[in-house]
Amino acid sequence: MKIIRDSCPAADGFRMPAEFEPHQGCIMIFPERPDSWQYGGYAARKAFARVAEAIARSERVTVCAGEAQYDNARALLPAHIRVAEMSSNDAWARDYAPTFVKNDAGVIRGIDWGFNAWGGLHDGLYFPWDRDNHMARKLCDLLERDVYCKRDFILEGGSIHVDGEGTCMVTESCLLSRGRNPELSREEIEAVLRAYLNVSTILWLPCGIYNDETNGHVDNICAFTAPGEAVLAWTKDESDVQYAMSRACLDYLEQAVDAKGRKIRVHKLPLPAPVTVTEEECRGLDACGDEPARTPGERLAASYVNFYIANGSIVMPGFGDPADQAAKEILQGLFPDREVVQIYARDILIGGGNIHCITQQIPV
Ligand code: KQY
Repeated sequence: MKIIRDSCPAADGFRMPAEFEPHQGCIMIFPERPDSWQYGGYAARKAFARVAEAIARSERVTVCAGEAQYDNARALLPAHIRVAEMSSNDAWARDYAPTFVKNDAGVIRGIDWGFNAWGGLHDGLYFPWDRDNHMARKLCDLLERDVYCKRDFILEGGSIHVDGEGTCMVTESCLLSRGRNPELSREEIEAVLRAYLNVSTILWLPCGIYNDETNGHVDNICAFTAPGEAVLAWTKDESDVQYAMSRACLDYLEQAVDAKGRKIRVHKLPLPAPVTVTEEECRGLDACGDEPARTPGERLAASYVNFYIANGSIVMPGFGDPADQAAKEILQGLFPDREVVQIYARDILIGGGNIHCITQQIPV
């Protein structure tokens, strides 16, 4: 594996494909951290395994597991899912597995962004994060892909979505937050995205989902479903704090134009009723530093937008909410050639993210 420090993907003819383009595989990380995953992570492991199995029906899945969890991962996951021992601080493959780019000859390379646990010492979620930060490079080594080193720029995979045709979607609340790249202006951040993702248009949604502890990752509020089309997390309840946030994103998208000059067709995806943490769940979590990891009644950033587009399916969360079925039907209508598989995801959500956050696609 070569570490590329003196060039960037756009200069070398590489671009980030959209998630709905074909994949050769998917990377996940086995959950272990006791202040993220309640009661020893037993329920989370089972939910992660269901996600891995659903994806593995149409693409190769590699699950990284720490030393202490390797045997449990191997025992729980079926033989056709590869388990690789690799250390990490937590289990968010979307955010610190490599972002993959591809050229016209089909060569795949990775990008190794800097990772600081969603805000570093300013408002990051845990310390240290050094093992997470090393994963992208280690994974490129394992997968025999050359890797662009961009560790001087803090970026998580969940904070970007691309349409594969020159457009990237991000949120202001995340990419302009003080805990990411405070020394860079919006224009300088755009220049990095252009150079590394090979995009020409950046769409800046104002914000994400209420109480999303990542400063509002785009992958929880809005996702491309096809070039020129996106789903947006939506509530009709004007008294809900989320209403103004989703409305602001819709207002932005309605006047936006993508890299090909198209208006974006926005499909509203309903949100579940607010999901809050129970006392029982809080009791199952270790403290995070000298603070409780979660407090009873805390609202979690539940959203159906946090789905994964696999080669043959859409793997989406369910919350045991009446809106589960409606959200599933909307996605099925938007992806008629893929089977929509809904997985009960409360045990993933308690960790702070969902199915998209725990997966990272490797393009063909
Ligand atoms: O991408 C994400 N949504 C990760 C959230 C991390 C939460 C850590 N407890």
